[in-house]
Amino acid sequence: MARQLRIGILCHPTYGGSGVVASELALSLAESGHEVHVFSHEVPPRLARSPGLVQMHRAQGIPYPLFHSTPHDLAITSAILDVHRASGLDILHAHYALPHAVSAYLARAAAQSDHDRPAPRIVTTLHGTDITLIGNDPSYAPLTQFVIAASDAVTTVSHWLANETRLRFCPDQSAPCAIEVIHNFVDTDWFSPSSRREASACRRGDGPTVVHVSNFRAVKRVPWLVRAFARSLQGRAATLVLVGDGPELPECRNVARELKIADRVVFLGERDILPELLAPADVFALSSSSESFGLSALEAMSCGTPVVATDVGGVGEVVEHGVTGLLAKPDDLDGFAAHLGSLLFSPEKARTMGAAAREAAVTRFGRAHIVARYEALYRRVLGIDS
Ligand code: GMT
Repeated sequence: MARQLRIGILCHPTYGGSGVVASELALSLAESGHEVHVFSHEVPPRLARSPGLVQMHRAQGIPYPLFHSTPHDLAITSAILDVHRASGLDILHAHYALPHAVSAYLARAAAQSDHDRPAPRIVTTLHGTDITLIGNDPSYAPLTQFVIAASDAVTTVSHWLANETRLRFCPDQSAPCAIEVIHNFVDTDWFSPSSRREASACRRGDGPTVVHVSNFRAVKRVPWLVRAFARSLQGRAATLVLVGDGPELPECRNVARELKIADRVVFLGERDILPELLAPADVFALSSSSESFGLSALEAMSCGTPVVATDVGGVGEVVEHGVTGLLAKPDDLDGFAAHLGSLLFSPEKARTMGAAAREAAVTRFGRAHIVARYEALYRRVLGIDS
């Protein structure tokens, strides 16, 4: 029987994106019998709502007048060392390069000077803006490059992000860049079309519904989506349901008022019952200017909801144009609006694409298959076959 591993997972406690991927991975690995510890400065919401056998370490550090801000990344390193010295960790899996790959690197370096047990190996998973925005800024780029090279293995969530990483951080052969692409996954039992029966919360008023879920940062371009939605209506009735919260939410309200469609846009704020919101929708919309993968689109697909999205980054690796949804160029507001209208007001077409979307989620992005790839990678970096 394969030796069970002791795995530490470091992540941001986000509602979506990397916080979800890290939490779902932790839960799946624990279900397979591995000892799993999650390190973060808050409990990730997806983990908080689960009874799974994962040991959560909330490491916040203490505020001190000399600190400009509390260095929780150092508290995470300390928490890792505590666990490692008590029972030994085989793997540190850092999600999002900064600060987690740095915390893991420090913990590995400190553990190397303890001679009673081997230091853990580092796997770093790059998610998107850790490369394209944050890591690329001159204030962080040298450190990002260093931790990528210092990791024992590096994965990205799409081929597009692997290429971006190579272009930005491995321009020549001086810094080796062996990157494995492991796409994100979805729990297809939980995110299932059958959630459609249970809820009608987002079906209000007349006409079909388009749903969007995000953190409303500029990169998501939700005000642009509100404009596209308005253009798609052409006098017809439909509802846009916006789930989540963030800096551009007030601007979305302004745009909806300005375009006189405030009664057609519903703002639900942050929610933790996504399948019940995604499955009843007729279309899921993603309007980002950059997106390395688009996990929310995959969750919608798994619920049997077709996607209209901007063709940026790795989105085309998730949504197949004309099969599981429709893609528009990121500067083509009219094209995006036309795609939205064509799915919202052609129910048969939307149903066909929704069924294909569900099929793709199950066959290409199922949890068991992707989690097995991470397990195989852990064993490979540890030099154990079983
Ligand atoms: O990079 C971010 O915007 C944050 C990140 C996260 O931690 O939520 O999102 C990224 O990771 C997700 C999970 O792998 C991907 O599905 C998102 O596409 C990606 N976001 C961007 O690339 C903008």
